[in-house]
Amino acid sequence: MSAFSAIDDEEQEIDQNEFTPGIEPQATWCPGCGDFGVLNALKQAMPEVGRTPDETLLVTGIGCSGKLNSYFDCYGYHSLHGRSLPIARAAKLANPGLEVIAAGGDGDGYGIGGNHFMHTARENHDMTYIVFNNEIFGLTKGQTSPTSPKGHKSKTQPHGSAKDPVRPLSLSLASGASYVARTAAVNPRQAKEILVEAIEHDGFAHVDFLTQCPTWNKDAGEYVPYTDIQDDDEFDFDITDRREAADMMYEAESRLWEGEVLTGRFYQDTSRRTYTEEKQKIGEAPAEPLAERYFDEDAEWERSVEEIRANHT
Ligand SMILES: Cc1ncc(C[n+]2csc(CCOP(=O)(O)OP(=O)(O)O)c2C)c(N)n1
Ligand code: SF4
Ligand SMILES: [Mg+2]
Repeated sequence: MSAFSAIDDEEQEIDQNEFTPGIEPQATWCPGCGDFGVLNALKQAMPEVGRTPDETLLVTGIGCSGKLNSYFDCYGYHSLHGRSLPIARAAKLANPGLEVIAAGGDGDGYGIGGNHFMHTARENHDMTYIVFNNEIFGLTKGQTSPTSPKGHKSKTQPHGSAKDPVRPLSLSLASGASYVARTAAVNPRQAKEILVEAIEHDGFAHVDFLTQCPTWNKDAGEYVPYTDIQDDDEFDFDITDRREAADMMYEAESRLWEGEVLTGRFYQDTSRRTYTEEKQKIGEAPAEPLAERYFDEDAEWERSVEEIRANHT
């Protein structure tokens, strides 16, 4: 099988253990950390989607969440804080056959990488973005993050945060994401199902994944009890209707601040073209994956590295 088997369509038997590294590094997440829930859900989702490790790229940011790369065996890129999305976008554009998954924390994605989040959603890049939302900076020992509730006390906000938190679902919808869901590490069945849907969705799929941090965020508890909005008659809305989805997201975000956890699918639009499709439509995406040209000695480059260097001296 070639290095870019992502562009083959062969059916294969896939097992979740294929995503476990051969020499398994010891997970350094704290006992009870919600990050284990993301890893387990992802390992279960991939065989169901039918993608093999060599058809998959996982790009992570920096944080406890960023360690996902070490424990999930596929192509990987442990990037800079807040910068997983631009790297994931470039990889998808160069090799559209790859299954691209980006992942990182709430500080990473909604704070320092917020600009990339907004524009990747707007452009509808075909990828899955999993945000481990523990409502604090975990790796750097519990500072207030963009999703920390108002009044949340931490070392950086000893008198309690004076800020209203970011509304990640609403922000995602307003920016242009075509699939938006929220799940929780304490709900493994739903988490796996939502990741399968998100990965299979053609376009930018954003999953806000509630991951409890028992070490630094006692406020978040275990995110239990939780309600699955698709299973509760109180929440009768159409996930394909933008306005109804927006109302439902606002409700779920407000209730989370009051300690009530609403999870499920909030929005899906299957009618939008992905960014790659938009580029193909205007003739700006190459017919063959750009990534393959590196292995094709006869490929003629429109702009060579030498030419670019010469123009900059
Ligand atoms: C540019 C930059 N700024 C700051 C840091 C320090 N830093 C590392 S992880 C982190 C916060 C992580 O929080 P979050 O993204 O929520 O991930 P978590 O650890 O909670 O999973 C910060 C501020 C860094 N590595 N790079
Ligand atoms: S500090 Fe929090 S987020 Fe980081 S590994 Fe420990 S429990 Fe998980
Ligand atoms: Mg965090």
